[in-house]
Amino acid sequence: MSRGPAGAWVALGPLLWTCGLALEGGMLYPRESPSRERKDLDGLWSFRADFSDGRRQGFEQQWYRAPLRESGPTLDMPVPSSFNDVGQDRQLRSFVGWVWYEREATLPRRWSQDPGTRVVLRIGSAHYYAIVWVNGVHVAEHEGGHLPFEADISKLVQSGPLSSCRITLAINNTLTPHTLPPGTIVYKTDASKYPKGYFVQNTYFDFFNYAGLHRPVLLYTTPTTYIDDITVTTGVDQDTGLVDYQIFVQGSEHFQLEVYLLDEEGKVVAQGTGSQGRLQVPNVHLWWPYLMHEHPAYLYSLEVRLTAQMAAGPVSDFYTLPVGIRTVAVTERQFLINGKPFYFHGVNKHEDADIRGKGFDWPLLVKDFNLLRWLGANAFRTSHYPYAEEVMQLCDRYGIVVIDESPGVGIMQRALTCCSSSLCCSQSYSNVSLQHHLEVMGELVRRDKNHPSVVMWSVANEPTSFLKPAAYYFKTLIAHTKALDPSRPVTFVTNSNYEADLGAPYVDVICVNSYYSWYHDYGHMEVIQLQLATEFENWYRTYQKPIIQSEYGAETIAGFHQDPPLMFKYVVGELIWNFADFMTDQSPQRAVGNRKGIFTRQRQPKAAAFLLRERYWKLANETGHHRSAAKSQCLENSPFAL
Ligand code: GCB
Repeated sequence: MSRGPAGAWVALGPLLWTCGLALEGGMLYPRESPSRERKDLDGLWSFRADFSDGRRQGFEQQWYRAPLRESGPTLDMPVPSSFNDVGQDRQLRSFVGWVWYEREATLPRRWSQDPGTRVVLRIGSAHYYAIVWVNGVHVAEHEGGHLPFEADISKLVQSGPLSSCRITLAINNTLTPHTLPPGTIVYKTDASKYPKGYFVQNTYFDFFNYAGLHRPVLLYTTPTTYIDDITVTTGVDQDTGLVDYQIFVQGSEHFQLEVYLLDEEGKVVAQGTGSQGRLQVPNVHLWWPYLMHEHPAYLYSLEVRLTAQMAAGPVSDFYTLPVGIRTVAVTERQFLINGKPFYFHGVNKHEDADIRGKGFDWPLLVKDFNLLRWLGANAFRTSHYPYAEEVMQLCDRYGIVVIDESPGVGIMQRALTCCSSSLCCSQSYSNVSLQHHLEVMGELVRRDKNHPSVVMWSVANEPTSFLKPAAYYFKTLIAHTKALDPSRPVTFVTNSNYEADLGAPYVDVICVNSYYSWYHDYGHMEVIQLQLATEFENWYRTYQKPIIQSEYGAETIAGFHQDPPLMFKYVVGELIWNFADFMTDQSPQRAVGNRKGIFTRQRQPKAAAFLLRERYWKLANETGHHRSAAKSQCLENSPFAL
C-alpha cells in the first residue's frame, strides 16, 4: 500500500514488529493439480459431548485410543456444521466444554504406500480449541476458530498395513479473557439459586457462540518436496501489470521453479524462474471491484511448477494460484483502488444460518453473493472474525471488496462491567492476550494475503480503546500487521469517542460504528443528521484520515437517505449492520437473535433491503466510475432489474 505524505503510515515504519512471530510454513488452499489430490471428509461424523463434571472424562478415559462408540453412545453429527442447533437437546445447544468428533477415512492405496507422497490433514475451522489424533496418536493442537490448521500425517498412515485411518478431534468452545474473542466462565455458588457446580459462559459480543467443525475437513497430498507457500503482491506501471512473487519450497534445497502467468483465456502472458521475481504483464487487465468497471474481478492464474532431483528420482509439484492485479492506497481523504477513489457501499455479515449455525454451506454462500449483487453492494466486512476461504475466493471472483477482520471482538468489555481498576484492565490487555492476537493476525495474513478482494485488515471490533493500555496494544498490533503485510492498510472498528480513542492514531482509515436514534435518542430521527455531521467532522479534524461508517442500524437508515448522498468528501464508505438477521445469546434486547438484517435469517428481503438497494445502485452510478454500473450484472433479465 502506498500512502499520501500526510499519513501515519510513514511514521510507523520504524515500529515494525520484530519479535520473531513469523509463522512456520504456508497455508495454501488445498487445490487439486497433476501432483496433488484431495479427499473431502464432509458428511456424518461420530460425536459425543463430555457432560461429566469438569468435562475431563474424555481425557481420563482416553476416548481417542479406540473408536468412540466403544467408550459410550455417540450421535451422528454433520460436518461442516455447528453442533448446537442440529439436535433437540437443550443441553447440547448451550453446551460449554469438550466435545468429541471422530471419523474413519479410507485412503487410496498409493497414499498409504508411496513414501514419496505427503498426506496432510487440514481442518478449515474448529471452534475454539482443538486437539487432533490420528489412529490414537496426537498430531496437532490449535487455538482459535475461524482459521485453518494442518498436520502432516504421512508417517502415521504409511506405517501400518491399514489403508484407512481414524481421525479424532476434541474441541472446546470455552472462552477466557485471553481467547479471541474473549469471554469468562462464571461459577454461580449460591446453593439456594443454582445447583452444585453451576456455571455460565459470559461473552461480550452480540452473536451466538456456535461451536464445532465449522468448515471443511479434508486430506490432501503433495510430493515430499513441495510448494509450501506463495506470496504475491501486485502493482501497475502505466498499462503494465507487475506481479512480484515469492515461493517457499519444503523438502529439498535443490530444486527448479518455473512460473507462468495465464490470462482468462489460458494464454501465457508472462513467465519467470526461481523462488522470487517480478512478472510484467503488458496491456494488463486490472482486478476491479464489482460496479467499478465493465469487466470487474479479472483473475489471472499463476502456475507454479517445481522440479527437484531426489535420490529416488525426479519429483514435480504444481500449484495454481488465482491472481488479481490491483493496487490499494489511502490518502488523507480517499481510499484508492487502481488509483481511483473507491466508495464502500456494502454490508457487515455473519456466518450464520438456521440449523447449521456457523457451518459452511455452498447454497447459502451462493445465495448471499447473489443477494449482494442484487443489492448493488460492492463490499463487506467479515464482522467479527475471518470467514471461510471459499467466501474469500468468491469475493475475488465477483469483485466484492473485503475488510478482513480478526476475531478481536469484545476486547476489554469485561473491564467496563467488572471494575475500573488497573488490575482488571491489564488482564484484558495483557501480554498473553496481545501475544495471541499477534499470532492470530499472522495466521490471518498468511491465509488471506493473496486475495485481491482483501483491501484492508481490521484487527478488532469495538474494543475499549479509550482505556490506557489500548494505546500500546493497538500500536503494537497494527505495526505487527503492517510488518506482515506492507501492501494493505490496517484499521480497527471503533465506537469510542474521537477524543478518547487511544488506538485511532495508528489506523490508516477511521472506521466508526454508530447507532443514532437507536441506542440513544430513541426514535428522534431528526437529530441524526446533526449528530452524524458532528461525529464525522470531529474525527476528520482530529486525524485527517478517510472515514468509513462501518456500522449503522436498519432503523436509522432514513438519516442517511440524502440526496445528494455524499455529504462529506472524506467519507469513503458505509456498511450497514447487518446483511441478515442472526442468532445471539438470549437476552431481553434480543428476540430470538439480532433483527437488524435487511434480509431475514432465511435470506428474504425486508422493506429495508429495497430501500438500501435503491441507494446502493444510485451510489454505484455516482461513485463507480463506469456507466454500466446502473445494470445489475446478475439480474439483467429479472423483474428486479433497474
Ligand atoms: C455493534 C456491534 C455488533 C452488534 C451491533 C448491534 O456495535 O459491533 O456486533 O451486533 O452493534 O446490533 O447492537
